[in-house]
Amino acid sequence: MADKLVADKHLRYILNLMAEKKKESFESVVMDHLRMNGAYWGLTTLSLLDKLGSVSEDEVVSWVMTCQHESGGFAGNTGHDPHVLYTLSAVQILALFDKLNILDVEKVSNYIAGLQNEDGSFSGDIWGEVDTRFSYIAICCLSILKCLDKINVKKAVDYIVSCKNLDGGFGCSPGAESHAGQIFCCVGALAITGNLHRVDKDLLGWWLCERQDYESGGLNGRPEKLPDVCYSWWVLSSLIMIDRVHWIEKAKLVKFILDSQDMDNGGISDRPSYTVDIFHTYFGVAGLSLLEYPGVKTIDPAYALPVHVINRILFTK
Ligand code: GRG
Ligand code: ZN
Repeated sequence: MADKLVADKHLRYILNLMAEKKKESFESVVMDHLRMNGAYWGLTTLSLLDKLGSVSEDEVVSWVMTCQHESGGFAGNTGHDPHVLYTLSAVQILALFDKLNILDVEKVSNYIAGLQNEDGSFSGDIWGEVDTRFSYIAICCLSILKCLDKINVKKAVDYIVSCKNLDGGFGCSPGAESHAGQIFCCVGALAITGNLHRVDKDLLGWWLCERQDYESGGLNGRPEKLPDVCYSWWVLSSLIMIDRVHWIEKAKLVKFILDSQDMDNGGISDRPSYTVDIFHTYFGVAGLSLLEYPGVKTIDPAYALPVHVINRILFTK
């Protein structure tokens, strides 16, 4: 049982993981193509804990730039193929370090805009898979780069709304089942483009707050699924964006996240007594940030970056 966030242990866990990655551990070989996402999860956690200064900015930023492809998109690691999933993480990492100025914004934004389809949806890369995750990524990334005018925002929004279900939730494509991860993407994209009036807030808020498990206090991603720390982000950020966060029991969720920590070696897992990973460490800390846990910086629920970073980008330059 844990009664507090062991921030110093999480810092150690993340720094050790980053040092290991450099030495090509087994896990890093297997997860090689995801390295850009892993870097975003780890670095954003450090930033929320006010510890971004513990890593070498030059090293990280120059590695990120080695992952850029001639198309303008970023890959998960040096020499891999570009995808919007990694392009958003790369842009977010540069934003954390206040280094967006080194980007060829024209090139990156043209890559993203080039992935919009006739019906307003977005493909993830040249191979064409379409998903509302990619709509969110395109909109979030172009908003950070102040280039939303490069896409047809109305069509992008209409496509997202066409993925809305009778339960108020959203799926990955029209008619696909509601899932909390896709709901975050759709609500986030609607929030960024000023279209939250197209969400049925009470209906969706009800579906989202029903994700809380009475026993453990944790949230799941769909009915009948196990509670999982990462849904503290996908569900809670959506509830905040639609002003319904008071519909869940916050204290119980805080306890569920704290109980999922490895109190000895740091890191946070899916649920109490599971194995920790960097993905759940990030979403646990980000969830605590949304729950206003003391000592954790405030994260923006739509952009998934610390509020001080978003303010710097969108409101001061
Ligand atoms: C910047 C935060 C951020 C995200 C970028 C990639 C992306 C945009 C969003 C992903 C949204 C999504 C679909 C999240 C769900 C991830 C997940 C835990 C999938 C597993 O789902 P299930 O239902 O498994 O197969 P469970 O474990 O819930 O039973
Ligand atoms: Zn999870």
